Amino acid sequence: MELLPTQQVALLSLCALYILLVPHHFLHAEKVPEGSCCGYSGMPGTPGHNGLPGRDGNMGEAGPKGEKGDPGTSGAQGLHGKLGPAGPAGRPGPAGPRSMPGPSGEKGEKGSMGLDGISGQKGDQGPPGPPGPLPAIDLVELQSELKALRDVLNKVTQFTFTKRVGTKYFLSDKKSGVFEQAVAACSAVGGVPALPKSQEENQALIGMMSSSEHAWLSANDRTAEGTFVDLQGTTLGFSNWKKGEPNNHKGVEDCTITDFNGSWNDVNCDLSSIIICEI
Ligand SMILES: [Ca+2]
Ligand SMILES: [Ca+2]
Repeated sequence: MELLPTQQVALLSLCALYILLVPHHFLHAEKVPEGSCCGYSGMPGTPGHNGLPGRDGNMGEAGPKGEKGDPGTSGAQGLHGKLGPAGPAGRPGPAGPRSMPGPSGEKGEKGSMGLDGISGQKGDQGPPGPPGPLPAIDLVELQSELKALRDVLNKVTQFTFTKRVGTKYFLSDKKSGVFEQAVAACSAVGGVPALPKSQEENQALIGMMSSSEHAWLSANDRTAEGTFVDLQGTTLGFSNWKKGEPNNHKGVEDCTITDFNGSWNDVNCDLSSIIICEI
């Protein structure tokens, strides 16, 4: 159908009015096909009431770290801590000031006056008092010691040659014999063949001998070959063996002699040697 010019003008005017007055209507209206025009629209309705508030939105992402705040005020002072361990002792301090002298003592009583009215002088020293009781003496022990000394004196005076070293006496008549005879002769005076226990005694012993003599000693290994003991079986505490001795030569040397130089040697017990006893 073809419109008249007047009709076309009226239609265009309506369309322009519609566009100007209700533009928002077009936001939700379907697009008018190109080449055609809208139809007659109704009048805009009254605005609706405001809706209810929407629900709270979701929590957003954490924001960037804020700047460091100002330092807070100091807190109250805490309680005292536990007492620590004692420290090392300090050096002595300087001497303190000298104190004032103490008060004087009370005055003593006045002494009695002499007959002539003059103070008496100090008297002479009196005679010594009677002797006090004697210390207790063990008479039995004293008598025993006297008897021992008398016995030693009797023995010593029986021999021609004597030598004292410490509490020991070497006694000899320079008689010769085998070892068993030496043991018997010395036993008769309560002694044994000589046996030095130290270098001092060894030197004292040879001081009784001439350069050609050798004398019996108590040392022997008759019980156990190679183990030299005294007559009581006690292992020697001192010895002065000659170099290479004891060698038990030919397997028959179980007794001991000392030469003039004080050097010891194991020999046959049946050898003849001078007898020197010790008590
Ligand atoms: Ca031997
Ligand atoms: Ca020998």
